[in-house]
Amino acid sequence: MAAPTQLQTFQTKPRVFILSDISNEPDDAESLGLVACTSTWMKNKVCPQDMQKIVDGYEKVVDNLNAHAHPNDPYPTAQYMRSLIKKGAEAYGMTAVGNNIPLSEGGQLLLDRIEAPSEDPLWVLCWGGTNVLASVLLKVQNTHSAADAAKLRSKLRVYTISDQDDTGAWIRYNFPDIFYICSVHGWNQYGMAAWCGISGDGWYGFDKGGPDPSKISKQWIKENIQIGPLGSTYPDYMFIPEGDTPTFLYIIQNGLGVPECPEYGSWGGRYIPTDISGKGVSNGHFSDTVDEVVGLDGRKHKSNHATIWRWRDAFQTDFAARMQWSLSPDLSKANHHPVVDINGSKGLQPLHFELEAGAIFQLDASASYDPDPNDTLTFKWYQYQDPSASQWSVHHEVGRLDIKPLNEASSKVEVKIPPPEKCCVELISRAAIPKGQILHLILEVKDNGSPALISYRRVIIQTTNEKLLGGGGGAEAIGDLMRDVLQ
Ligand SMILES: [Ca+2]
Ligand SMILES: [Ca+2]
Repeated sequence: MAAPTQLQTFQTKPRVFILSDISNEPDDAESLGLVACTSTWMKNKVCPQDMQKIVDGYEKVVDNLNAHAHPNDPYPTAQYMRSLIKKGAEAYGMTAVGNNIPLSEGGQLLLDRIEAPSEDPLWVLCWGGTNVLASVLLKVQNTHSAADAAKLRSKLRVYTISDQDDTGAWIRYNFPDIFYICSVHGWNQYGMAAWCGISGDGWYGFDKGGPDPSKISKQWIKENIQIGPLGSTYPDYMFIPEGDTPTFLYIIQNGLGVPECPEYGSWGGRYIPTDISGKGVSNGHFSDTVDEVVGLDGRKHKSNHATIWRWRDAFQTDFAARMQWSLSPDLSKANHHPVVDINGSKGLQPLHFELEAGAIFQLDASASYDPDPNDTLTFKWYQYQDPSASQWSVHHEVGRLDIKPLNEASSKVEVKIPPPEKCCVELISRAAIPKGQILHLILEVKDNGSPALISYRRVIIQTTNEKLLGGGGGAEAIGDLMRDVLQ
């Protein structure tokens, strides 16, 4: 049986604040929220009582869950969770935002959290409308100096499930400095949003043949999620399941994502800055980009949705394993995550290297282990190319890492950095540059427990080119490339 102290530990505990239009339809109840708010789908009421029901279910299983967590990183008590459930304004969008409109109790809690002395970022996950956040931002502006208000806003990390009222655009326009992840598209055109990649391919009809629908079917959910006292609070879905969950998956600590860097990609999707000038009106906004992923049908699919559905099997399996934890405190009856160690580094943070183009180096993950004594591990190393690209055509632009296993288990590998002409030249001029592409290598360590769990580790390589080799063959301007044609 696994020893609890062998389980994964976490260096940090993200500060999380959730605004949920719970009960406009079932899917918000499939991810737990704390401040009940309105949205375009439920304009005049909020439903904190449904959060209470989920916490009632949670209360019955939290001791079981904690038996499966490292003693240093327990799940919070139900009593604590209950103390966080508040009502947002029972009014739609900007009608709840104004200099003379008092904050809702949910707004007051959010203000308290923003003004708290912690320097850690505050993740505000928005599953419905954003008027609670908008009202608090106005309050902050009205009650602090401009510099202090900006400092408070700099703590915010917002991830919204599209715009579901008229305050999202207002926030981004008036406070462009806020870190704000949001798929922007025509009103109600949710099928275009990246977050739909969680489960929306069947309903909205995108990436046909790519994503695997088997772990979002009603039958799979019934067998794997709607089990035990907590699972019984999980409703059947109407449109798509788990639509708000990408915001939560985004901050899960599993070694894959780096929340401060939306362009790196994670279970919660991949987003890039809308504007890179550093001073534009969209300064803090991150919007959709694409990943190119080989789907279930063996074909390449390139879409914003793919940045999420590519991980679906792993995050649904993870969910199923945690629901098993909720059923029993017996560690031998459930599976637990592998703990990854690369070159003696055991945490979940990415490993950073600065390496010369063409260099060869080794990575050794053989000290990784599984807390479940009978589990064996498999190692899969691959380059995540999409985060390195500045253009749409990743395979033309991004240099390839050459990865060779050094032992049968592939727990040790030799990695060769691409030559300078592939990773350390400017895209159009082809001039050699001293610092080139940042390349991303992912290690997936998977156990053979039931269901089989994956832990990740990301290796980030800044390529360098000290001698400025590999340049040439480019152009100062496109006209230079036309010369041969004109002669
Ligand atoms: Ca929602
Ligand atoms: Ca295991």
